[in-house]
Amino acid sequence: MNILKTKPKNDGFYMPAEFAPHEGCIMIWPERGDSWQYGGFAAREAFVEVATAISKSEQVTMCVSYEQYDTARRMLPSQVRVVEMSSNDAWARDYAPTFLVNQEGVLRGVDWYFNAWGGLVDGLYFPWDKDNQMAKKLCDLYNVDVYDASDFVLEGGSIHVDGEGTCIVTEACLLSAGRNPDLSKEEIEEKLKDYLGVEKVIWLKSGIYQDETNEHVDNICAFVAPGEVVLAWCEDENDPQYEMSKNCYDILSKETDAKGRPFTIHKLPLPTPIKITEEECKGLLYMDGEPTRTPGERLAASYINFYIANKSVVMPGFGDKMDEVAKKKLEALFPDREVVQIPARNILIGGGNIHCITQQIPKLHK
Ligand code: KQY
Repeated sequence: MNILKTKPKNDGFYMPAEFAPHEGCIMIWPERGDSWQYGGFAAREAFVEVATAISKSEQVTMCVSYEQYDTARRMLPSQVRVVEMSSNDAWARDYAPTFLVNQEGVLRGVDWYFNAWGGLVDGLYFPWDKDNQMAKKLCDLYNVDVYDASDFVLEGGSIHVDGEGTCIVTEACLLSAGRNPDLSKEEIEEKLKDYLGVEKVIWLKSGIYQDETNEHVDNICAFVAPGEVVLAWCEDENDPQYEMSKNCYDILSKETDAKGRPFTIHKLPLPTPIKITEEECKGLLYMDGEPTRTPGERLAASYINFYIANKSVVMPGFGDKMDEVAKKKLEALFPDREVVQIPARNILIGGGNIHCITQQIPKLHK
């Protein structure tokens, strides 16, 4: 594996859309006691269901610690590849490589700097060194060269691209004090253009209320096709989310993508606000200096946090009356894929959802 110091855009590389064909998907086994109830015991069933659903149409690789290897191997179906790899937690979207391709069918990765969503300013745990090593280790595993973007803090969940020159991000996240405080908005935009191979960056103001990632875009908005996005929507004017979603809608409705197309914006309802219970909090470890979960705290639940696999869309369910409504909407938006809804409350408690725990590897168009 070569570590490249050039810029992907200059080399003809770009990040394909998630709805384009995949070679595979990377996940990481949950284990961390302050993120996951009972050291991952409650969440791992949901992780197995997600991996199983995705593995029906693409190769899934699950990274797992030495300690959890036997458990993961026993719980996962045989078609899921299990490899031992150290990590601090289980958010493949955020610190597995961002994969890029070129027109000749070459695959490369990008290694951003990961600082646990805000470093010592407002990060969610310390240390994060093992997470931060994963992009390079995974590029080695897949035998692809990797672009060194380690002077720039970014998580994969904070970007969405259409594969045709457009990237969507939120200001709340990318301009947060714990990421790249010495870079201006224009300089951040240049980094995104250089390392994702895009021409246009669309800045939403905010994401989902109470999202501890400083409001990653992958919880509020996603591309479903070129020129088409799906946006988390709130009908209750008294809910703080109402203004946040409306503001995104207003921005997107006035914007065009990199090819000059206006967006078709599909509204996806949010679940009824979901709050963590006292019982659930009892299953979490508390670590000094880290943010804690308090009983009654609202979690950043959103159906937008889905993964588009080759033949399915794997979306969260919360045991809420809106589950079925959201599923039907996604079925209409993805007529060629089966929509699989997985009970995901135990992933949500960790602070994210199905999109956050998965990272796609694009298929090469040779
Ligand atoms: O990408 C994400 N949504 C991850 C959030 C991590 C929270 C750690 N408890």
